[in-house]
Amino acid sequence: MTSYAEELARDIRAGLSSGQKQIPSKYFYDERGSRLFEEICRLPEYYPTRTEMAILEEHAGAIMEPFTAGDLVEMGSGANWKICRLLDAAAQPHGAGIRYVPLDVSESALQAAAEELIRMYGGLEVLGIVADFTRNLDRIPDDADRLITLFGGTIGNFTDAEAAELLEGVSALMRRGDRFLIGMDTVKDTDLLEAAYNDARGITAAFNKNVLNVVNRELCATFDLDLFDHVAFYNETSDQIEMHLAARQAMAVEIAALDMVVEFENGETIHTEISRKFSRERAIRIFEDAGLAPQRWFTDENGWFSLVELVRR
Ligand code: AVJ
Repeated sequence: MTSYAEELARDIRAGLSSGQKQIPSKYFYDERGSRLFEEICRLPEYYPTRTEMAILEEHAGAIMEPFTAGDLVEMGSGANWKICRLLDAAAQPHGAGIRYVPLDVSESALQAAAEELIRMYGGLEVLGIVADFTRNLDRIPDDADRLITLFGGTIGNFTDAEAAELLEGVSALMRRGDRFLIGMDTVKDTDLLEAAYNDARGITAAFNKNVLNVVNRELCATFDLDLFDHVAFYNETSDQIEMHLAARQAMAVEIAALDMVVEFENGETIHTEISRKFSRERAIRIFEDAGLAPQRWFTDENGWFSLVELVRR
């Protein structure tokens, strides 16, 4: 098994030696990055979180109606307010009959989430699993009916190949009686999309630049955050928001732990994130390719976000 430090070193070396420089978006989420992301979720321009929450408020009853007992699995954890909407709508009160099974890379995040939920729901059992859900789906227990959830539009951060791999992985472990509830951001007006990733207060800019802090700290690098601009735009050809960090001037940045110097031209960018937006047609295609069949689509009145209920075909 490769450690976080080894993986980061490998990803940064490869990403910053390629033609289009890149840093994987998973490195955004150190402590400060996670805090900034939470702040993004409360921004007026950032519609996805609020919209997904409104969908859950409205449809939690319908989502939970076929699920009277079993494992409520969450891929990634930390957003208890989404799980709470589902638990509140369960047939039995206080989470009775349900075991909550979150998978997350962070043991402390799992611990905190579990403690809070156990305090709130006296009948709930919790089994936290320290695991990267893009690799360790095999750790999900299979001795009960399961409602597997992937909230927040996380699937949008994956390339087509990565998304296909994840969906196939989930599909492969599903049996009759299991359901998969996945959140997806949808294709919409470009101005709305671009505003959500270029907020007026500059929180998304700080979130984007913070990935350079992560590299500075973990790999003894010398990135000067003031010498990079936050750039986010909608690529209409590939239906995705792209985030970049653009060098304000030519410079050389040392990464001591990699024994490496990275040269930047004026204006050159590091690609830090894609956030795909899905049309219903495209979503259906990737579900079907993974052997999954959509049963119900839960969406808001504007169609800005979707929660899709999938079963194995
Ligand atoms: C956490 C992946 C859903 O893509 O919208 C927010 C991350 N990036 N603002 C997204 C993010 C910039 C977010 N996801």
